[in-house]
Amino acid sequence: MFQNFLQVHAIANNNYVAFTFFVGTMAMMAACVFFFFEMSNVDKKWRTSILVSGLITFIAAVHYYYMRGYNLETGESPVFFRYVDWILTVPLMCVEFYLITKKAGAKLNLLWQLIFASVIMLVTGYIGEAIYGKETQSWIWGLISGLAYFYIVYLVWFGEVATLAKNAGPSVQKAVKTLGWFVLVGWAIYPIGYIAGTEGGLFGIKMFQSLSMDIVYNIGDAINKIGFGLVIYALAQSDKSVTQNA
Ligand SMILES: *C/C=C(C)/C=C/C=C(C)/C=C/C1=C(C)CCCC1(C)C
Repeated sequence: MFQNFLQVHAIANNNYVAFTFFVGTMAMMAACVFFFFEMSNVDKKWRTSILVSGLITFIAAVHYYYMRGYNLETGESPVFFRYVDWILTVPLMCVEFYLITKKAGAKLNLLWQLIFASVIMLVTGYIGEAIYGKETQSWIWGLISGLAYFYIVYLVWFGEVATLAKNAGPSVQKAVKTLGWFVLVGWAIYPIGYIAGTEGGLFGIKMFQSLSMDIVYNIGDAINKIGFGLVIYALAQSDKSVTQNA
């Protein structure tokens, strides 16, 4: 009890890492409730997309709850839970691209390409961070992971996703463009955290000695998971008003 009080106290005063885990948990929970409830307020054809947004934030909320506790009790970075969360949620974000371009003819093959690239990105990232994170060679794993990341960026900006979005009408095209910015800029937060925070991140050099990667990742997750869902929610809303006016 007293121990617990001290921990909570530590959050309030100076433990920024614990604080962002705490706020992250709340934000993911709130977003998740929002998306689940709003499912009934959108056109039927968008329901699955909103459901997936709810699942992404639900999975993240559960992981954040665990990561918050793990970090408070051990004072360490919950690298394993972090990557378990990502390996579930990032492929679901790929599913979102597939779902909103499906009516324009997206094939399952595209979905698998996106999922495959994201799994390569995360597995090599995990090896670099959890196994070689304290060694100079962590940059090699970061580089392989980065190549898979750029492949996803390519697909969304210039590849099949972009082509399909063009044929799917202006509202889908606009949403895919915005999601593309999330992938290009929002997702770039993670490799920047990795470069700055692992021992050999920048071709064998560690940039910041005391940077907490958890703070960087927690901010990235809040922006990307909740923001992604809101873009799709806005798409569903705008499309609804079009049909109602017609
Ligand atoms: C909700 C979680 C998301 C959107 C996580 C995305 C994670 C990445 C885009 C991570 C990328 C990485 C690299 C491109 C290189 C270094 C290793 C990673 C895994 C941090």
